[in-house]
Amino acid sequence: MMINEETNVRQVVRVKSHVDGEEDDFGKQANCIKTNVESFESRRQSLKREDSETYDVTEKVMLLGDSGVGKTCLLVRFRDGLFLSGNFISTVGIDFRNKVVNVDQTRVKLQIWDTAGQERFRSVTHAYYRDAHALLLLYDVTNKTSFDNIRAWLGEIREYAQDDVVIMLLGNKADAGVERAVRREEGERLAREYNVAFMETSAKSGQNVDLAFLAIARELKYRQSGQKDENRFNVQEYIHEKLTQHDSKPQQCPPCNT
Ligand SMILES: Nc1nc2c(ncn2[C@@H]2O[C@H](COP(=O)(O)OP(=O)(O)OP(=O)(O)O)[C@@H](O)[C@H]2O)c(=O)[nH]1
Ligand SMILES: [Mg+2]
Repeated sequence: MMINEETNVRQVVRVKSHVDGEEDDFGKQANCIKTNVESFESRRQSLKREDSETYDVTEKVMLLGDSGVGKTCLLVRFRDGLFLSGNFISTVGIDFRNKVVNVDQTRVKLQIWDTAGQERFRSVTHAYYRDAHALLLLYDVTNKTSFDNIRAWLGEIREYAQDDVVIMLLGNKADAGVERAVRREEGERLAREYNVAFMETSAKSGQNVDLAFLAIARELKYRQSGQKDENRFNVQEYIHEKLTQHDSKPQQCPPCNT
């Protein structure tokens, strides 16, 4: 069944209680509501434009992980090629963006759900797990707690998601130097233990961001086309092949000054 994205967009406008005599406050609130309505309208128009893009299949991908690991930044990097630096604005509830990608001759529309990592939104986000075809589970390589919490996230996934959901573990903020607190090998080991695909990404530099989403799109497309088991696409092998191709490219030497 086709889903009308517009019905999925919810705009919550909170109006603080109006106390007698605070006329100015009321004016500000009215302006704030007007701005919210205008931004909602522009979002609606952009969704209409996105929907008019042709595609063959739609796949739902969810971004999960602790607050601050970089889910929203990863999505924005993939969707718009930008990095959101500056003030960290935590996601409230859940939001989504679409992007159509080509997998061989098929146009795959990825509907990517960006969830809030904060504990208080868990009951809201659990409701969406069941519809997801793939889950990108992020931790922050500079934050050991976010890595330690991955086991708990995998427990939630087992409880709320479909049994055959595609899971990829991502160690984000791979651009971090001395701040790194989780080694790549630790991520690899955990992924092997749970039999899920793994790579490190950076929403800041763009490292592996497209690869993560494209590998997921490819896996889902091949699953949907019902390929026989022996020929099945293997997401981890695909990632490994792409990463080694990249590593074996000659490194660019910066121009010498002398
Ligand atoms: N160095 C670096 N910083 C990043 C990267 N990705 C995100 N950040 C920063 O990490 C902070 C949190 O990023 P968000 O994408 O908002 O985190 P989130 O996972 O969406 O957080 P919630 O919405 O609260 O669940 C921001 O200050 C980003 O600028 C990255 O790859 N490298
Ligand atoms: Mg966010």
